[in-house]
Amino acid sequence: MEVREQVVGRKDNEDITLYTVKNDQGFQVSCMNYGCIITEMLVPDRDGKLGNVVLGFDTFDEYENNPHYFGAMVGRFAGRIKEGTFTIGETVYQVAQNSNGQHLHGGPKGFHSVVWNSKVIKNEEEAIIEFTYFSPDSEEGFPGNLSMAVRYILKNDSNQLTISYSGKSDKTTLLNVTNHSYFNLSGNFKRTILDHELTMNSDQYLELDKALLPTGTLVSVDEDELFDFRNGRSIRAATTAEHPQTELAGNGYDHPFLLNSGEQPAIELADRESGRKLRVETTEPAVVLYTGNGVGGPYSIKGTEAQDYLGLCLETQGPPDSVRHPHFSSAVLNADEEFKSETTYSFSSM
Ligand code: FUC
Repeated sequence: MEVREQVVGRKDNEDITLYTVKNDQGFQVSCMNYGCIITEMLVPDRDGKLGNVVLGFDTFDEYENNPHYFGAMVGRFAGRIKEGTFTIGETVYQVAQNSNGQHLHGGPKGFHSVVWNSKVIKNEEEAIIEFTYFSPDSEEGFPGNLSMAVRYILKNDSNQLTISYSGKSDKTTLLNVTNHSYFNLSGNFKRTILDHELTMNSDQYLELDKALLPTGTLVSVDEDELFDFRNGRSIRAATTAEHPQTELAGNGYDHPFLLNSGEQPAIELADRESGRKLRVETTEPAVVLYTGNGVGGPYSIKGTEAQDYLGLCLETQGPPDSVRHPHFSSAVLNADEEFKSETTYSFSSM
């Protein structure tokens, strides 16, 4: 395993370090201690040719304005909370309202936009980039002093990235985290993701309202073909469908899908043209599928003009706004209890 470190910028009086980890097969992941952002992932196609499969910028400066959360670690709360308010026990909390009056992705100073401590742990078989962050009580309005650790783990013998998250708070709080990478398996964004084939072990998705908040209704995909990914389907049909749910999401998906418990890999994504395939296994109960409906330009991503559907996010997490819906799995983390979550991304070719 090879690990390279390079200082690429400075923020909040700290060096920003870019880590590049490469295994013997050429599989390579780059990430930095700013927002634990994954900036690049090089994966072989069916002919062994390496290509970058995630949206990301070339320079640190570009990440200082990263409205689409390219590659970022998201928390303390992934997704939306209605009007940024919730109640735990008797206490009402108000957190940042940074998206049309709703809370989104931890607020402006969420995990994606702070500098983390970082270190490399390495042996023959694997290399780990470990990020830690102490989020003080009331940061962005959330209760509790929270200690977080995020580990990016690469193995020498497989093209696999495991992200493991852990956290502990001294007060009962909410915690719901994810990684916001936009995958595009064509390699160096040669094509959009519209013809990628997505398979998900999900029998139900969460209906959204116009503010993109869950209404509380669980829809069975048996009754809604456009949302039935159990036998694989492409994204393209959703962009022109006259379906109220895909229309309100900006002509695509921006929806939480509940993952069937015990069915792993929960998700598979394939690009037939390049032959690249991604399998996702997770301990999380849901995934937000966001098809990049609003990532279009004018701006460029590593020299490619940004356009809608240039990447898709598979945000493994707990359901958004779960505090308002007791039948959703809960994001409440009790004081002094350990939070743990793990998602593994495995690449292969076909
Ligand atoms: C996803 C979506 C949001 C937002 C953000 C950048 O997580 O759920 O709607 O556009 O990404």
